[in-house]
Amino acid sequence: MQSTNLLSTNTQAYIELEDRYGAHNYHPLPVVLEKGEGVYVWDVDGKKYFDFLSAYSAVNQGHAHPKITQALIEQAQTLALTSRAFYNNCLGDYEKFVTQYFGFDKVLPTNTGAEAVETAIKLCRKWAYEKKGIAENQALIVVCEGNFHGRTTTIVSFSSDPDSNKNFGPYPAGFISIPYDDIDALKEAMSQPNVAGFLVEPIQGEAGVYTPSEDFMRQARALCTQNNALFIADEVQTGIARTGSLLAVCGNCTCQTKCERQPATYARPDILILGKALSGGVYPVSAVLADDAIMMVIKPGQHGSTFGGNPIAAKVAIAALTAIDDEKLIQNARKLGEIFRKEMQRIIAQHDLLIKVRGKGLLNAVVVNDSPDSDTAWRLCVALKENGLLAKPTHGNIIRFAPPLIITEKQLLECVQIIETTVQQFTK
Ligand code: IF1
Repeated sequence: MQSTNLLSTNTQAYIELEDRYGAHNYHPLPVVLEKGEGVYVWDVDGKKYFDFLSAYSAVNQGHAHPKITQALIEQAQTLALTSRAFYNNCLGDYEKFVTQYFGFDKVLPTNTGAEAVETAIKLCRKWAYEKKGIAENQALIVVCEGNFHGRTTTIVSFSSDPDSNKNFGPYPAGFISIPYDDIDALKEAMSQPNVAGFLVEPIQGEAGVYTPSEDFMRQARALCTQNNALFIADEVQTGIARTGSLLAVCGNCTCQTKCERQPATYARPDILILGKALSGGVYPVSAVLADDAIMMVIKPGQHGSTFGGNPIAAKVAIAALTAIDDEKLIQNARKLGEIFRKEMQRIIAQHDLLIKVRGKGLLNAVVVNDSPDSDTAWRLCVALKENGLLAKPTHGNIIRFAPPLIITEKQLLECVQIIETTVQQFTK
C-alpha cells in the first residue's frame, strides 16, 4: 500500500521498531516526528511539515505553546498527583475557571475523551432513574449512525463502523441509533418510553466531517426539552474554537463572553463533553460539564479515576483555555476557515481529483474522486507529506484538514499552494 523504499534508513528503523514491539492497532503515515513548534512539526531527518491534523484537533493552540508547556513544567516540579482522596490547591481554581468559561454549574474532571463520554452516559442514566423516574435498567440513550465517541466496550457497542465493534461483543443494551441529521427520526425515537438522552457530535469528525443542516442541533435541543431527555453534546473534537465558535453547538456566535450570552444560535447542551484541546495536547485532560440538577446525582464513591482532576491537568487546562481567548483563536479559525474552503473550491473547480470540500472553521475535509475502497486518498496524503504537509485520510476517500488554530493567513495560503501543487503533480 505504501512505498517505504523512499524512506530514509533512520525513518525505517523507527517504523520497524514500532512494528516489531507495538500492537498493530494503527496504520500511521510513514513519517517519524521528533519535534513540534506552532503549526510545524519536524521528522527525524530534520524535514519540516505543516501539521494539518493537529493530533485530531488536540493541538488547537499549536505545538509547544510556551505558556501551556510552562504551566505543565512548573506544576510537574511542584505537585503532579494527589488522587482525589485528598484535596489539592489547583483543582478548585480550575473547576471555577472552566465552569465559568463554558457557563455550567459543575465540572467532573476526567482524562480522555472516551472516559468523559462514559462519564456522560453514566450521569445521564443515573439522572434518568433518580430524577426522571425511569424504571431500573430501562433507560435508553439515542445515538447517531456514523458516530465516533471513543473506544471503550460500551462506546463501540453503538458504533456503526465494523472496524470499531466487530468481535468486541457482547454489547451492552440501552442505545438506539438513528441516522445523523434526521430530525424526524429523532422525533420518532424520542416518542418511545424510557428515553434518557440524546448523545451527538455537532459535526461528525470520523465519518468525514459531516456538518448537519443549520438547524439540526437547535431542533434536537428543543426535542430533548419537550421529552424531558438530556441533550448531550460530544465536543471532544469540535469544541474549543476548532469550528470558529467556542463550541460547535454555539452556531454562529463569536462571543468572547462564552456561553453566558446565550445567542439565538446556541443549542445549549445539558451535558457537555470536552477533551483534546482542553489541554492544548500536552497532557490528557477531558471534562464533563452540567448544571447541579444533573451533576449532583453523582455522590461520593459513585464515579471517579486516579488521575482525573490532577494538579498538572488543572494548571494546563487553565493555560490552554486562556490561550484561546488571548490569541483570538475562535475568530482566527472562523476567518481562515472561510478562506480555506474558498481556496479549496477553486482547486476543486480546476481538477477532477477532488470532488468537494465541507466543514466549519478549521475543521474541514475534501472528498477525493474515487471509491472509499481505493487507496487514492492515502497516496495523496503520502504525496502531501513529501511536499511538506501532513494530513490523514478518513473513511477511505476523505482527507481531513485541521491545522492548529494559531495558523496565520500567510501560512494557510502557503499550505493551499502545497495542496494545489500536489494535486497538479498527482496522477491516480
Ligand atoms: C483514535 C477519529 C478524530 C472523538 C469524539 C470522543 C473521542 C474522540 C468526537 C474519544 C476521539 C479520535 C481518537 C483517535 C482518532 C480520533 C478521531 F478519526 F476517529 F474521528 F479525532 F477525528 N469523542 N477521536 O473524536 O477521545 O478517548 O481518544 O481521547 O485513534 O481512536 P479519546
